[in-house]
Amino acid sequence: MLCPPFTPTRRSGQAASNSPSPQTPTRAGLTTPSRARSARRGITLIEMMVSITLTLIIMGTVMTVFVMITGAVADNRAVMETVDRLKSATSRLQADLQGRTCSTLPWNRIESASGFFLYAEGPASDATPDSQQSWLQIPKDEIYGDLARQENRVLGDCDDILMMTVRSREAPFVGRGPNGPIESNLAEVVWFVRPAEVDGGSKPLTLYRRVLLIIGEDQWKRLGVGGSSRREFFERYDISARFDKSSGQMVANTLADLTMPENRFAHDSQKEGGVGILQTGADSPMRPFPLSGERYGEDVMLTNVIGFDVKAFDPWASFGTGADDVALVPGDFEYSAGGGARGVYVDLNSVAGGDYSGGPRPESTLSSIPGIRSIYDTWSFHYEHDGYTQRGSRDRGTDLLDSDGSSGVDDGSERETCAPYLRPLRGIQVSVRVYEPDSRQVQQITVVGNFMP
Ligand SMILES: [Ca+2]
Ligand SMILES: [Ca+2]
Ligand SMILES: [Ca+2]
Ligand SMILES: [Ca+2]
Repeated sequence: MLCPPFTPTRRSGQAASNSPSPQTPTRAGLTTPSRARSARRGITLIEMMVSITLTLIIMGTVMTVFVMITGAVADNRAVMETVDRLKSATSRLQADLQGRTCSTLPWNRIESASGFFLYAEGPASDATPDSQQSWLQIPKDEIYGDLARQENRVLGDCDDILMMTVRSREAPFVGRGPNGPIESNLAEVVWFVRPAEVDGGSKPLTLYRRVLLIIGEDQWKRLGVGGSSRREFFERYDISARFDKSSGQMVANTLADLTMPENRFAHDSQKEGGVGILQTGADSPMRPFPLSGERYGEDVMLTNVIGFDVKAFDPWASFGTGADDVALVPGDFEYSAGGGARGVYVDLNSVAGGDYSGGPRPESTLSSIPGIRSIYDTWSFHYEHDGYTQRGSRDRGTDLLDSDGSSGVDDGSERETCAPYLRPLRGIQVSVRVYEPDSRQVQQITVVGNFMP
């Protein structure tokens, strides 16, 4: 018997078509209409605006923090640079004071060939920084405008002048000669402040240090320097020299020449043989200079200066007491001499009861220099034997006679002149104060020169 051939049944075919394929759910899922619609929808306008706003707020915050940090870093850097410049200037000043060639014990004599030391006190003080009597004519309202008005006591005494002869203990001084730089271990050094030349707006002060090399007669001749204009000479050269009235020419200074006030920088005598007087008016080399033209800025030590205050140590002046029992030194705001401890740095001719409480002795003829309150000067004995008459009769203090008929031959009262202060100067204190405009910070460094042997 033959078996019928196998034919697939309808059931089996249905079963095949209905049996679920393992991929079917996935394909069906990808093509679900509701899911496709949500993918195409994206974000709404409101959502977009919210996210943009949030992003802007975050960016703004980050930027603000960034600006604050960079501003603080820039301010810090500016302050650090200011402090560096201040340190550099005050260490130079300290070196000058240590290298001074002259003892501060008047009278000084030509034969000692020891140069000189001079400290001029302008009428401005920490309590009255804008004194209108000052040779500087300090434009208080124009120095940093707001600062001067709002923080009144930030401005300090800044019209004092220091001049001295200095021997360099390290590298020699370098200055400008006729054919380029020249060197010397000796120099006449001058420190002073002038208002900076700024057009409009604030007028900060600038601290200058003029260095004039002391060179020998031989080098002077070899260099071929000279000329008949004092002003041109000091604009051109950094050499200590004086105008010789008899020859009408500039001539070189030695240390011996510089013991005599009339031979120094910014000094002049009104007549041949007259006492040398510090020049502070429009003709003073401190006024038309600072160096200009191609030399502009060569003598600048420090800018943004709001105080350059020299004080003399006075063993007899006393501390004062201010509000809340704060100890005050002479020159401080609201200082009045009290019964406090003695031995304090003072502005010359500013307080009662001390070596420097009065003005310069009248015989020095230094009591009426325009814009200057007082001067300490090592002076020179040459006025007493120079063949000229400064006061009274000529050289009567050294003529080996008892010219005034009292107290013996050539006693002190016979002399024609006198140092402005006869007490030895034991030391000075110089405070240099600067203002950093961006961070509005004030920095001060104080240098002390101890002149005790
Ligand atoms: Ca002063
Ligand atoms: Ca002073
Ligand atoms: Ca004389
Ligand atoms: Ca006498």
